[in-house]
Amino acid sequence: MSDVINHYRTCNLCEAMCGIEIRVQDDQILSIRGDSDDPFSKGHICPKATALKDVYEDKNRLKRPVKKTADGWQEIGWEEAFDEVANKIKAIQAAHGQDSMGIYLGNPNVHNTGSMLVGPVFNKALKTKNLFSATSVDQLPHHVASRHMFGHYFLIPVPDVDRTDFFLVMGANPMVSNGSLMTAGGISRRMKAIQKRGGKVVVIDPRYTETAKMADEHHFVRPGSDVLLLLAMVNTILKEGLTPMGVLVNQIAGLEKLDSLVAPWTPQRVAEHTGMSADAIIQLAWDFASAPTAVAYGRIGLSVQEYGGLCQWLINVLNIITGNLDWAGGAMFPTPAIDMHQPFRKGKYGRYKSRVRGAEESFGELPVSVMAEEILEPGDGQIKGMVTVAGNPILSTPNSNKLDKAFSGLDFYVAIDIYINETTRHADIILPPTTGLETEHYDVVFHGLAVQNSSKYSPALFPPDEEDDRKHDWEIYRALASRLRPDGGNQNGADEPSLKQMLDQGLRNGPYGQDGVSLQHLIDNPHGVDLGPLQTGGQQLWQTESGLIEIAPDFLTADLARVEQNFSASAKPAEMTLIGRRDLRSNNSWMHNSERLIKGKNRCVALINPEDAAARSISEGQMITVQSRVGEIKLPAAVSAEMMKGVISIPHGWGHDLEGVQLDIASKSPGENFNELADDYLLDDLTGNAVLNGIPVVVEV
Ligand SMILES: Nc1nc2c(c(=O)[nH]1)N[C@H]1C(S)=C(S)[C@@H](COP(=O)(O)OP(=O)(O)OC[C@H]3O[C@@H](n4cnc5c(=O)[nH]c(N)nc54)[C@H](O)[C@@H]3O)O[C@H]1N2
Ligand SMILES: Nc1nc2c(c(=O)[nH]1)N[C@H]1C(S)=C(S)[C@@H](COP(=O)(O)OP(=O)(O)OC[C@H]3O[C@@H](n4cnc5c(=O)[nH]c(N)nc54)[C@H](O)[C@@H]3O)O[C@H]1N2
Ligand code: SF4
Ligand SMILES: [Mo]
Repeated sequence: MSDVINHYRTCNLCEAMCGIEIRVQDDQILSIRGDSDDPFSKGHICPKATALKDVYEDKNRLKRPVKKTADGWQEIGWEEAFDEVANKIKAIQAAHGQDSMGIYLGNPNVHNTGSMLVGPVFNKALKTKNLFSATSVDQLPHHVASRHMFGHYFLIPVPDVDRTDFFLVMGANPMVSNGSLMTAGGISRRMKAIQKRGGKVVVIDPRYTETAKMADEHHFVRPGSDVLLLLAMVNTILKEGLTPMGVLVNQIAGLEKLDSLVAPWTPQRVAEHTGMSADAIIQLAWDFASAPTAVAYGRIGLSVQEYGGLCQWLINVLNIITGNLDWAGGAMFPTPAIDMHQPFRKGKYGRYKSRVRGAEESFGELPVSVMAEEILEPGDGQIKGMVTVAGNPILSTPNSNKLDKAFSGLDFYVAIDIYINETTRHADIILPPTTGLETEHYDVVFHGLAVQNSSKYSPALFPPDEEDDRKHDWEIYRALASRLRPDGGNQNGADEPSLKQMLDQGLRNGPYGQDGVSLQHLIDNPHGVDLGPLQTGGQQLWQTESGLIEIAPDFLTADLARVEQNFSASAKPAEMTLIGRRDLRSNNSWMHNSERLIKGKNRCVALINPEDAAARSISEGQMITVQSRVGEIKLPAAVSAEMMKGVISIPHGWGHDLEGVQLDIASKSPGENFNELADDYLLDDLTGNAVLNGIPVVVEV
């Protein structure tokens, strides 16, 4: 037996960037624990990190390329697979045009160093307008608000939770999600610290969530009505003159427009629609504005809804007018060791539209809600072939049944993925990369969204060796890109820089490069390096044309007309609306094949308020039918006063019982697919983001 080795790395399953310690002996994982010496996460860990072992050892995980044949899936060699994929793509594009290939980039891409650094090379070689990603079922409204207010779509402010006195959490459940667009390993510790220093945590959510339970105050809000609540808060703060803007005042353009924009939206007018009393709204506005420091934060509950763009605009407005932007204890901009604002451009938009519905492009992609119709609708420019990378859109994006049908009719589909799941089962070829512990890791994205500046590099624990035939995502990207280039270029990207070289260069050119933060420095400090609290950046941050923060850009505020129109139409509200939720032991659609995560009681249940249940004679555990415009699912009810009246909550990422899925453990407890109910025609018009919260449904036994 060889010695036990302690391996230190960052868990890359979610955004929290927790440091973990893995004890290994003879290639066997003995334990996975939180790394208490990690200066960022300080020992925090959640149950998913221990499942990294399960993913590594999973018998269902693919290790070699597979091709679908009349006799089922057959393993083929990498070179043969690359050649065949490239030839098929070239043939489709030659026959039907560049845009006849589509690509969907899923969530784990942003947690994969190689994909972030090399992926764009492949997208460029594919050269299609039909590029989709998880962004438009997630954070697109944040990007749109940032682009128009701060001038760059990646200038996303994060809550300075470690110094704030008042944390207003809207449509987020960090106690379960561990934080999003707020990388904060150990967020529960950080939120409890707010309370310990005399501050407050206030939660606005149609469900009395795990975060609401630890908070000082919780208010139910009607799904999709946050825009009204935020308008009324801004209205109150402006009217009462509670606007200590501090040094920011010289950095804002458009302030004079704000008063009249919010004037119609008094607390009294919006009270009934939001479900909060006018007094409660006014009190909340006062508390927020009068706290020494305060920060408003809105996540999935706010961005994945009908007015996602306006909500993120108003969250920024609230922070700005109370002097809490770019200021300690407010919403701040991290200074990551690899500067993400240089490689990414400011963000172009509106350059082209989708073929069928005319949905606008943003930042190089189209809303994923149009993907199914672009595949199904015949005509010039129809998508004939697809690539998915680290995505499972049939469980993750709206109108799953339609998308399932679309994928089953493609001429060619290649998936770069580790499993044969609900989406990839339609593939002709699957190219399985290494994942998790097999890859070296540097969080290129999430250091830039973190509540504390730090830097950490993790070497691969089980790197591919000479004989075995494993390939990294970035190697697959390069191999395909080189074959797609017209000159046939540089097969397998042999002369391209390694990830290590790219990272080292990024670090040396970054803001701490001169202070010695290089790749070698990080290798010498395996727990990571603390680079201190977030810093005020001042006017040099703003990349708008005016050089100022645009507080009321027409691009965003024009959408207020839609709010007024829908409000005045005062259509009878739906009897029940559907919202989503996450579970601590679940990770979007792909980690249910771990016994340790999936065991125990069924978590794919519909939470419903006791009064709503009684009105429909629904009892605990009973099977109910939930029906929307586009679909219907049946699942057990869980009657709970956690739910606001009129609102039902179902988690997404389930529904593993489709034919052909090869997930032995997940298939034993498959759950139901939320996104069969999500409507591909319900979008936030301003941003193109899908509406996955606040879907009108009928609920019956
Ligand atoms: N109703 C509803 N739907 C939602 C949401 C919601 O709140 N409600 N949330 C949305 C959000 S925020 C997101 S981010 C999306 C996520 O949805 P997707 O972007 O589809 O991502 P996942 O469901 O996480 O699926 C990840 C896929 O990547 C594969 N994979 C895992 N690791 C690797 C790797 O290292 N390399 C490669 N190549 N593949 C890998 C997995 O096998 C799986 O197929 O879902 C969205 N869908
Ligand atoms: N354990 C676990 N952690 C995860 C994930 C996971 O699947 N599992 N996914 C990761 C990903 S990809 C992301 S993007 C993040 C998301 O991180 P969060 O946004 O924190 O995640 P959710 O738990 O979806 O929280 C959304 C909250 O919004 C509420 N909500 C729904 N509709 C409305 C509304 O109209 N108004 C208001 N005010 N609230 C509403 C819901 O009840 C829910 O509590 O989580 C990440 N972390
Ligand atoms: S919270 Fe996220 S980063 Fe931390 S251990 Fe869990 S999955 Fe990993
Ligand atoms: Mo996400």
